[in-house]
Amino acid sequence: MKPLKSLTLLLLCFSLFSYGQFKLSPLPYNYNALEPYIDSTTMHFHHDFHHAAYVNNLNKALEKYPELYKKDLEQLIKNISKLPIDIQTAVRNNGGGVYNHNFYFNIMAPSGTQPMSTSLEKQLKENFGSVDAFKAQFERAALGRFGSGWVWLIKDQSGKLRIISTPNQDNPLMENSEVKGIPVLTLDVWEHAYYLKYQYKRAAYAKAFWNIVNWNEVERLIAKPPVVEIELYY
Ligand code: MN3
Repeated sequence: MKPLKSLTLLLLCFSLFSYGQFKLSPLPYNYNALEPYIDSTTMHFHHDFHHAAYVNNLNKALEKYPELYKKDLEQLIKNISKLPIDIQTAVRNNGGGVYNHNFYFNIMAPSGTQPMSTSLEKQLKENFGSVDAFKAQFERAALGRFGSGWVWLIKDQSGKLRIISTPNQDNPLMENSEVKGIPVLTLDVWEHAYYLKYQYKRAAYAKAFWNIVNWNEVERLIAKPPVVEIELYY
């Protein structure tokens, strides 16, 4: 075999078996599946470039500590203060970016395919007064987030549903989150998530979001028993 060919083969094997690095998850639907609420071009840029960059940068940050590639992403971002100090910021920004985008893409579905059940409706009523009041509060949080960040519906330690927002790529699982809880719904309010279609109209994007929420998944996450916390290493 020619040296160049062997080298290519070697590189291919290396990238295929690169010690369990974090991978870019494919979208659970087609790029155009959320049209007209989120356009296919936005989905392409958002998933293939923005999300992919967080995955690459997380892997790069962990290069010096390859044993961390084996950790569960959720455990990593829940325990940032226990990580080596030189990678804490990179894991917060990029590990958060990977987790948040996986969550966001998975909590959406083509319009009308995952409608809200009456039991979820009841839970939202109990927590927020009405479904409309819940949506209005969520939209206000989306508009109120200055700069880039995320809006979340979370289940807090007492089991109550609450709406919060986090800056940058932070999320409610992180130690530094003002309010902590289990995420059950999120909206990405970074401009890259909506600017091509909605320009400065973040409110219109937040309103359109209600058409493409995967309510079955939201309900499943609310019902899920809390994960037993594992004390971390390092
Ligand atoms: Mn984004």
